[in-house]
Amino acid sequence: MGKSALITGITGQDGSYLTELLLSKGYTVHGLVRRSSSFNTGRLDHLYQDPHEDGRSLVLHHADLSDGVAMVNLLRDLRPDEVYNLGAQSHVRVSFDSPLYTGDVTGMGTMRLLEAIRASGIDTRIYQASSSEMFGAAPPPQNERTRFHPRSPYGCAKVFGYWATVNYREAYDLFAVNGILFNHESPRRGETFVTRKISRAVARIHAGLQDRLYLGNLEAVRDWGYAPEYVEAMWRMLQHDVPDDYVVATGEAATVRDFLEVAFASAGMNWREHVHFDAKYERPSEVDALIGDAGKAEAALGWKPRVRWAELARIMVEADISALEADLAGATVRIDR
Ligand code: NDP
Ligand code: GDR
Repeated sequence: MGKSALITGITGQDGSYLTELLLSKGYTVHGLVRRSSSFNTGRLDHLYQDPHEDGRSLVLHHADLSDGVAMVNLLRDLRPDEVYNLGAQSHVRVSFDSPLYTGDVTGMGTMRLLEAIRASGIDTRIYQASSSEMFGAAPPPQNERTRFHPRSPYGCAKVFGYWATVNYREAYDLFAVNGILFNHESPRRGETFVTRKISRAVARIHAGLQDRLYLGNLEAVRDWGYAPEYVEAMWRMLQHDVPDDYVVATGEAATVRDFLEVAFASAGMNWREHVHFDAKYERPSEVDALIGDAGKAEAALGWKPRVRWAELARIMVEADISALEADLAGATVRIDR
């Protein structure tokens, strides 16, 4: 029999790519979906399986990381071989507006899940989606030995989740790992993160649907990688002999301004003619520069990045232009790229 996995955050960018990866490896995938007044499963539509059919390999369950009892019930009933905790309030700017909610879901939610595993007494491996935001103000390059200095409520919540994961490994011998992933993007990236905001705007400006794009700090340096490659690293961490923590990054960096330049140029445009500043997109405290050193992941897991930030910018712009063209032509916009 194939393995089974439970993914929190299955409806997000990474959740959808990880689901594809695990299904391709013969897993039965269970996903935690939170209740919403409108459909929130758009990134999974192409993987949908009719609940009335027997032998489904993708099953969705309603639950929320704020509901610890639901976690225990789910884990006890499903007894998955692997758990991937990708669920989070993941937007850094929003975490300044909703700090307690972010702390509860992104930080305490991780502890709830770990405790649910322990309380239900199941034998499982867990991946925690830790973040380069934990490094915050620590100067680059950052690796597993770099001291954390988070600069947002989101970063603080992720530091809590990181140490909770380490603690359950040490206290209960749980196979629990932290993947410290640097920014990773794709055509499925949430529309309010800067890369996708830019690629969507390029497509709309190119089609004559808008003229201006409002952004905040253009000087921030980020190490942007390609999401489908990063979910492969998550899976490899859980297949390793021993549980450990790994940085996943490309090691190459660019500013938001660099990304703008390449994204607009790839559609034959000059960003300076369209981009305007809006202070509301600035953060009360900014993370100036994140550049990861993923040497440990390469040595121990054999993982290496392939797509770098400039190619990524072109992939995202091309995908948004095609999606918009399909939309304008009245066709259904496909997201199974
Ligand atoms: P997304 O924002 O695309 O997805 C977040 C997921 O969490 C969604 O499925 C969302 O559901 C779900 N979620 C939000 N709140 C709750 C809740 N209260 N209970 C259960 N689920 C909830 O994030 P990504 O896919 O980009 O990232 C995946 C994980 O990796 C996140 O934890 C993120 O913080 C972390 N991370 C991401 C990086 C990146 O660059 N992408 C880098 C490092 C870490 P819904 O669809 O309903 O909103
Ligand atoms: P980040 O990603 O904060 O690094 O967190 P985001 O794309 O939101 O910001 C990157 C940089 O761009 C600057 N910026 C803007 N950002 C947004 N969102 N909107 C704007 O208009 C804008 N203008 C400039 C930001 O100030 C920042 O410096 C992401 C998330 O996926 C986290 O969940 C994850 O943990 C980290 O990456 C690693």
